[in-house]
Amino acid sequence: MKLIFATATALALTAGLAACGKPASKQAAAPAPEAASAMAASTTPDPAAPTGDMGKMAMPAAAKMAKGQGTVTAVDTTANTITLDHGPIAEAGWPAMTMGFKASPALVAQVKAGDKVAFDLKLEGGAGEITAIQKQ
Ligand SMILES: [Cu+2]
Repeated sequence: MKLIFATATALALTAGLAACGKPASKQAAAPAPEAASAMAASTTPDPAAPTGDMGKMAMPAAAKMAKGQGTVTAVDTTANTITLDHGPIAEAGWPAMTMGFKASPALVAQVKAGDKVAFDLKLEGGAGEITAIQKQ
């Protein structure tokens, strides 16, 4: 009787341990690869996406540079504007037209009506400011 009882207890303990051990090791083994692959999936594209998007989006959001050519039709040294009959400016989506641009007093002083010029524009909020101008 003692032997049988001992064996039964040993079997029950073994079965109990096996029953506890199996689900425990299954649960531990199953989420581990999922968590590892989820981490791998989120860490692999995440650093690439923000850097790539932000690198492209930061520029247009702040200001865009454009180059153009045209003829000065008027210079206003009081308002600090240069009016240009300019060719199309692809960066701004503008056709050829005559329009006034803000410019620093130093740039306004460099040109006069009738000058053919090449110029750099800083485009911001639909408006353009001349940042550089050279007579052609
Ligand atoms: Cu224009």
